[in-house]
Amino acid sequence: MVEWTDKERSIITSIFANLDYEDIGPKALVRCLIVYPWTQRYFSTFGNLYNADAIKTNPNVAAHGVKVLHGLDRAVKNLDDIKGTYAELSVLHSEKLHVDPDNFRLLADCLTIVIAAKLGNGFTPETQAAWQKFLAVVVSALGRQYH
Ligand code: HEG
Repeated sequence: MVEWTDKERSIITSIFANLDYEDIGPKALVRCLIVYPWTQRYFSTFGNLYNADAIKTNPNVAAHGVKVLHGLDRAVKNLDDIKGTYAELSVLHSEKLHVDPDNFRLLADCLTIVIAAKLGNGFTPETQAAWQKFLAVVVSALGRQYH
């Protein structure tokens, strides 16, 4: 089981407490779809993803970015059982959506870049360490039901 120090818990909780979901969620997913264009294949029902501008202004992409962040919310509230919390979501991504689990890491990296840009100097090495540990646990939990 993953152990969290009080400091890590407080860093992760405070990042989420101050997060503008409507800003950060869409930006992270937009970046993922533009930087790693093969991730677009899972969103064929979302309409026009033809170029970067289309992706940036696509309302379905924006809404899904917010949804993903709310998904992460659940991990923050259940830091001591992220695997259990994501069991169902992992099955969904694996068996129904057929999302290649490598993509979880790519989206996580995009989210880190967007948050780092937002926090600026506040994104200290200690903050990055706790944040990336959190995302690594999330990525592992989401990939857990794949076989
Ligand atoms: Mg996934 C649905 C969370 C990465 C593709 N994703 C969802 C849902 C959540 C979620 C909460 C809604 C589930 C439901 O309706 O019950 N996704 C989530 C997280 C992460 C992630 C927390 C990783 C940080 N997702 C991810 C990646 C891809 C992807 C990397 C593809 C590249 N997700 C995906 C698709 C759907 C969801 C295609 C269904 C979207 C729809 O049809 O509305």
